[in-house]
Formats: sequence, structure tokens, C-alpha cells
Amino acid sequence: MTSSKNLFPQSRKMDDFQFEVLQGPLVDKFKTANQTFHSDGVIRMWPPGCAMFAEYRNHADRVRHLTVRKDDVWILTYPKSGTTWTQEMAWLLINNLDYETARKIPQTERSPYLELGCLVDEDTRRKANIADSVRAVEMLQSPRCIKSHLPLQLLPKQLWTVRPKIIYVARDVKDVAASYYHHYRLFFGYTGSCEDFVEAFLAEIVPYGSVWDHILDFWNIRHESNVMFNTFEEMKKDLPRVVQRTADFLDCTLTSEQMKRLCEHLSFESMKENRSVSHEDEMAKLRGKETNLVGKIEPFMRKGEVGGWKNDVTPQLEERLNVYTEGKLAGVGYELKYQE
Ligand code: PPS
Repeated sequence: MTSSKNLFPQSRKMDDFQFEVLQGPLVDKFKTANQTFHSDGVIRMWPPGCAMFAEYRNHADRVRHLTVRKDDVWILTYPKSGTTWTQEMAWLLINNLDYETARKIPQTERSPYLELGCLVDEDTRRKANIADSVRAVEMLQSPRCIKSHLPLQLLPKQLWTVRPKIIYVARDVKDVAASYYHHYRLFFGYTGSCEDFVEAFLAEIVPYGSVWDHILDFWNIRHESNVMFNTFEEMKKDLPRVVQRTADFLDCTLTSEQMKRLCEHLSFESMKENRSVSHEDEMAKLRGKETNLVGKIEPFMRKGEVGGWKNDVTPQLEERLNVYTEGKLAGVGYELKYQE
């Protein structure tokens, strides 16, 4: 694989952004703990000062200038916050509850992950069977249901002028940290400990950077008429209520029978068994001989719980996560409803 370090300077000003290649012992430890996709390193991009896969610097301008459509639905989250769950709910709502197509066509095609193809260089992307995701979004028929984990400042500019519907989902950051650790093991063959991963998460050097900066930027615009702010915890506690609110937001009407069927389809047990959303096929490809990923893993649909972090996070790390959160939330007025 070509190292982009040889191709690009350590820092540069692009159309709208500046970046710096992150360095230091913590970054080196994080990079080398991953079996794939991190050899190019990690950069910090301004604005918003967010850690990203180094390759993203070659795509940031293209994403920023993507044409947004008024009837798009954008599912925006920090990784591991309930994205797949929300995509499935939103896609079905805007597609007349077409369960047949939802089962037949993988969610990754129906509702593409905007920046996926921008995270690794082209050679690796081809080997790992990852499509040009920006092109996939451009080619998608309306109404599009688009997934992105990008922080607010890296998203297409037209989101703020065209104003399509945006559904943001937040999750308790301790569960995010634990789920992201398992995601790293699954997708990138991360070999480090959970403790080391959380260390990198707290230092905001993992791709997508600071979870709280991500959440709070969308929390601050939650009252905009085209924005809906949901939480993983509320979806767990009262799924029909979130489905109803989302249906209203998307101008969809549901009978009680339709609501019942949709909630069944969206249950953890059902989604875990549903290959269209469980990422099983994608994982099989990724862990194939081209990438040589090894190591024991859990499935993408892992536990789907509130408070599952307790199985992975030590009391010392818990305390550090608490202090981190207190620091970020001081004077902000953010409330995570239904926290347990
Ligand atoms: S990703 O890779 O960032 O898009 O991941 P994301 O979809 O945001 O989050 C994955 C976690 O969501 C859980 N999940 C669910 N929980 C409950 N019910 C349903 N239907 C559901 N669907 C996905 C999934 O199990 C991951 O959480 P963890 O804690 O790792 O199990």
C-alpha cells in the first residue's frame, strides 16, 4: 500500500479546511494496534479540530460540495450511536414500509454511508471491496436516506441552505466508547486493550474525534424545524414513541398494525437475524483473505444494550469518562433523557 505520508505534506490548507498529521506515542500506539486501514495515520482537521483518517484530506472538499436534495433524509451520528437502527426506521418510513426491498437490498446500498469510500486509499478500498461512496450517494434515487458520521463542520455546505430533514442520534458516551472498541476489533482487527482504546477515545485521536463536540454541535441546532434529535436510550425504552415522532417528522402516517410490524422489524433480535442490516456479508468480505484480519470478534449486532459498557470499562476508566463528560457539559444544559 502506498503511504500517503510520502505524497502529502504534514499540514496544508484546503478549500475550507486545514489539517495536521497527528503524532506522538499515543497516536503511534493506536495506529499500530490496528491491523488494517490505519497505516496512513490520523489527521486533525480544522474546523472543527476533529481527528480523521488521513485519507479523508483528499476527499473533504468533494464531500463539502456535494449537491444536497430537499427530499433527502440525513441520518447523522457519532459512530456506534444507533445509526443502523435509525437508518432502517427512516428508510422504511420514506419507502412506504417496503419490507420486501428492505430485506432484498442491503441497507448499505439503500442508505449509503457517505464518507465510507473516503477513509482509505484507493488500493485498500478496492481490496476491501469498498465502493466510491460519494458517487453512490450522487447516483441514488430520491428520496435518499444518507448516513454520515461526519461532524457538523465537515458535512456538505448545502445541508444548511437546502435544509433537508436531518435525524441526529446520540447515545450514552460510555456505551459509545465500549461499542466503538468492539467495532475497531471487528472492522480493523484492533489488537489493543479496551483501556488503551478508551485512552485514545478520551484523547480525541480516534477517527471522528470528540464524541461530545459532535453531539453538542447538533444539540445546539435541535430546535431547527428540519432537525430531529433522538437518543439510543429512548429508542430502547420506548421504540413506538420514537417511531411515531419520526413518522410525524417525516410526514408519514402509520396505522397501529403498521406500527406494530415496524417495531417488530426494528427489534434487536430481528435486526440481528436480518442479513440486510446485520453487516454480516460486509464483515465476511472485510475479513477475507485480502485483508488478512485475524482475532476473535463479536458480531456487529453485538448486545444492543443500555449500560453494556460495564462489561468492558474498568472503574478507573469509568471515573475518567465521567470527568471528561463533566468537563464537556459544564454549563451546557445537555440532558440525556432515559439514562439508566
Ligand atoms: S455504526 O457502525 O457506527 O454505524 O454503528 P451504529 O449502527 O451506530 O451502532 C451499532 C450499535 O447499535 C446497536 N444496535 C441496536 N441496538 C438495539 N436495537 C437494535 N435494533 C439495534 N441495531 C443496532 C448495535 O448492537 C451496536 O451496539 P453494541 O453496544 O455494540 O451492541
